[in-house]
Amino acid sequence: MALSSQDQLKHAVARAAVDEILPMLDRQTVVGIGTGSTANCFIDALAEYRHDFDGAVASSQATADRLKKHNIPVYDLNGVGTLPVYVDGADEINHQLHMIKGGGAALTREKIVAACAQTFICIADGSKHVDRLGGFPLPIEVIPMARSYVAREIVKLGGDPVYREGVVTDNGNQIIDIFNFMIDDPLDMEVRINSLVGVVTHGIFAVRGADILLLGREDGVARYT
Ligand code: ABF
Repeated sequence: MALSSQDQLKHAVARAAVDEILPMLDRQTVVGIGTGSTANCFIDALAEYRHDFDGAVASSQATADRLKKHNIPVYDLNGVGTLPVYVDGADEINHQLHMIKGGGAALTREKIVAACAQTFICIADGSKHVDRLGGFPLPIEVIPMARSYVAREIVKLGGDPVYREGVVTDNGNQIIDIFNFMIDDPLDMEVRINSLVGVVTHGIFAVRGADILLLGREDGVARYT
């Protein structure tokens, strides 16, 4: 079946992710679930199987709220430990399955949940697949008093930082978005930005990239590993 709208592509990859994880589920399984419109499609598709697994860890309050509406129990990550799988969207993903994430400001919790997952499945429509990361502005979550300092350091690295005014993260911090910042070596840049004092997390997910990409294209869902 030819898939046309972006919405159809999101639903198709969400369904494919459910099919991918069904064999992993038993009544004790806790699934890690991300944030965003594609993750929302996944939650809605997974809800049909809510009696086949225990519950979920959510990467944001918005995701927790949506899970609860489906009567899916939501657990604190500290009480769960390792998760067999984490399913989430991305803003960009390259051919090495490195990503830029955090357009929705949930990047810190997303990175923590991803770190605890044995398998990270990224679900995205074809527009997110790029040769080189950086077309999408890179979000950085900062401790509020460090915002200007981090912005000045980012200018030294060649980027154009813009304060995302009015946004407070689930952790009480602020976001700056880095424009005009093409990333040739995501692994190296992830470590370099991590080392700036005042940075809580940023949206390069390369050290812990995705293990599987389910990509929605007009001719169907492509699976990359
Ligand atoms: C999360 O949701 C984020 O890391 C990313 O910013 C966003 C993608 O949203 P959508 O699926 O709505 O494009 O996964």
